[in-house]
Amino acid sequence: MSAPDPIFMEIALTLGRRGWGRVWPNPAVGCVLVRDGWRIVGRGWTQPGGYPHAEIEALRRAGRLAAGATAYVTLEPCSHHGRTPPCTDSLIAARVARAIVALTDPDSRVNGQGLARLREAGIEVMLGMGMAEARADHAGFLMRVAEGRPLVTLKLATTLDGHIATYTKESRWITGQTARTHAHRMRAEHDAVMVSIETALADDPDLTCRLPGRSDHSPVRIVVDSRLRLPCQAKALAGKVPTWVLCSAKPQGTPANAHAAERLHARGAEIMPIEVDTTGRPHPPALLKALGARGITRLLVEGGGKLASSLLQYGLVDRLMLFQAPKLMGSDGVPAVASLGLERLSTCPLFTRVWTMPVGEDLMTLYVRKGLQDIL
Ligand code: AOF
Ligand code: ZN
Repeated sequence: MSAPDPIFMEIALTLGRRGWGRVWPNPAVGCVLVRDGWRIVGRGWTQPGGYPHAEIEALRRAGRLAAGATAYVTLEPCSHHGRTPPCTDSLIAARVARAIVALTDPDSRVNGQGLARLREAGIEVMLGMGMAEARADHAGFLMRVAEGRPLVTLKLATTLDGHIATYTKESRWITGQTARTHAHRMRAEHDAVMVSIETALADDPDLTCRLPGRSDHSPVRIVVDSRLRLPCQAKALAGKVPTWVLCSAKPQGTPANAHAAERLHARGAEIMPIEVDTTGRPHPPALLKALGARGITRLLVEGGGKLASSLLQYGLVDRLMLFQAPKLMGSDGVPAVASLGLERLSTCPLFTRVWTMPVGEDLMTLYVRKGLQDIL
């Protein structure tokens, strides 16, 4: 008796997600090798730092048992010599019989050539199983290849009426412990977490992942700080996790405040000057392009309200994760999203709900930008 192919692809997809947040700029790929219709002989996923690739890991674990097996892979095996030899060559050398692949790899070095190479070697190739899920799982990688910027997820933790702090600025905590644990898991699954200087000054967050056993999953910490106001004792600078401070570039491309830049640099921060918009703040598309150029594929934005509204105004929020606490604050509370200056309903940023889940007393809902719902 053999198990249906989609079950093994589902396993490969689940394995691939283990790499989220840890393999950038690479995609987080999963691979399962199956023999005799049901026997899993090797499992692999892209390793931290981006290599070894998933297939190589699965082949290593399967050893000789890979001969005659079916490989289920969530992205087309690579055919280029990068930091490692091509996965296609390894699959061919191991004498794999069939390859079931969810999605082609848009990297110009691969782009169909991996599948062609496998077919030429006599391996039966099937493309498209689990494609929708694979597209969502690889959305960060795909976005970076297509548009040169990361997939942007905005996380909001608000009251029922959309506020994040009282008028006295008390904000800890709006949501309960369970919701906050999920928020930490989200940090672990992103390449970088970004806040504005206002949030860094108001909350002094350390922006790391403090889930038990996952402290080494902390993303790069990013503070958008036009005028380099971040104090040296800020928690976001403590510890070994990298911190990038994005400031406004002067016309010649250096930070507006060289002294402050030196001070932060001495604390281990990397200063990244970004082209400014008319308000003198980093231009959101330029900011995301700069992160894409550095290899970030999955960006989590955690606050504050002005940073959220500037990304929304440019249509740059791809996913919205909303945690809603069963509380009300009234109009003197601090809104989660600052002014968008909208006159007409027809110009509101629109989202589609993907799922909702109770988390303790709170609700957690994933939305995707209208138009992206068939991709994410
Ligand atoms: C695979 N399996 O697990 C991954 C792949 O810099 P390199 O040599 O690691 O190559 C990076 C490219 O390899 C990346 O852009 C993507 O096309 C592919 N990633 N391919 O066969 C994997 N992570
Ligand atoms: Zn590869």
